[in-house]
Amino acid sequence: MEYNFLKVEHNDGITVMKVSAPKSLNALNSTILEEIDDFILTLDETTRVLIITGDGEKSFVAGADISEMAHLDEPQGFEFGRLGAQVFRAIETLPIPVIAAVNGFALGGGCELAMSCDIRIASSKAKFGQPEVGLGIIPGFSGTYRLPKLVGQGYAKEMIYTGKIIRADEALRIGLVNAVYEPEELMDKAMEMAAMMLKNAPVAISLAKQSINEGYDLDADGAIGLENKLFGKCFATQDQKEGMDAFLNKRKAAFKGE
Ligand code: CO8
Repeated sequence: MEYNFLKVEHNDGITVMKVSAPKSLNALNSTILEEIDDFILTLDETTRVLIITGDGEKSFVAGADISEMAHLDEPQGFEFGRLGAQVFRAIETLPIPVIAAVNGFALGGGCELAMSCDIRIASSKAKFGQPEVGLGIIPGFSGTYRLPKLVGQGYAKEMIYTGKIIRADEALRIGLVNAVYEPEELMDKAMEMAAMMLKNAPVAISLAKQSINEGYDLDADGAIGLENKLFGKCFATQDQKEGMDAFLNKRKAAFKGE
């Protein structure tokens, strides 16, 4: 599929996907959501870490496209929300790490896109918010689910009810992002983090992600049992043999992702 709104670069196991709709500060219309959906399906074992960012200097993603949403009725609103939620869930459940490099506005659906990634790092110019109630809607791409998980119910409710926009330093303080960098450093830092991940066993990272994501919504016994099962599974991989043999023989491991 030809993408009109995505710029994709592959670089030694690291893929960068930029949302690119300059006229609307990278706001997500249904075509962009469908392009992201397609792009996610095309990822194969040559991508071991995905970085998502926004094109240009001003915006990550300034939300869902308000001009498209303005004329929707209830079934269409439901369908638009379902499409976004499904695409973001596909990102969240990818078997590889996904880093959001938030380079500017991450509002509404933009904040929700960042939250579907495993890790968020931000430029000092980034701004976050869920301003939907000011438009007469609620966060509809799973923000009411993911924001309280990341920052706690109290702050999530404050952000969602007030629609306030917070700066990167505040996002760092509340745990919405892991780190804040100068704008010109952001992509290098994202690549650096991805490169550290590339050194490790791919299947182990994937199983760790599954254990964290699925375990989070289970009770203690369920989560610990799941981890136990996935831990056991590691011992059926070549990477476990390689990682431990390399350690014992004081050499660098060469993981194959098997
Ligand atoms: N949708 C459509 N167009 C947008 C959007 C958007 N979300 N954001 C910006 N644009 C457009 C502007 O209309 C403007 O277009 P034009 O040049 O043709 O007038 C252009 O981008 C540049 O924007 P501004 O001139 O407004 O730039 P400023 O620097 O003055 O302001 C802001 C930047 C603060 C980001 C401002 O543009 C803004 O407030 N944008 C809207 C932010 C917002 O409310 N986002 C949340 C949208 S709702 C949402 O995401 C819901 C997700 C769940 C949906 C569930 C569906 C059922």
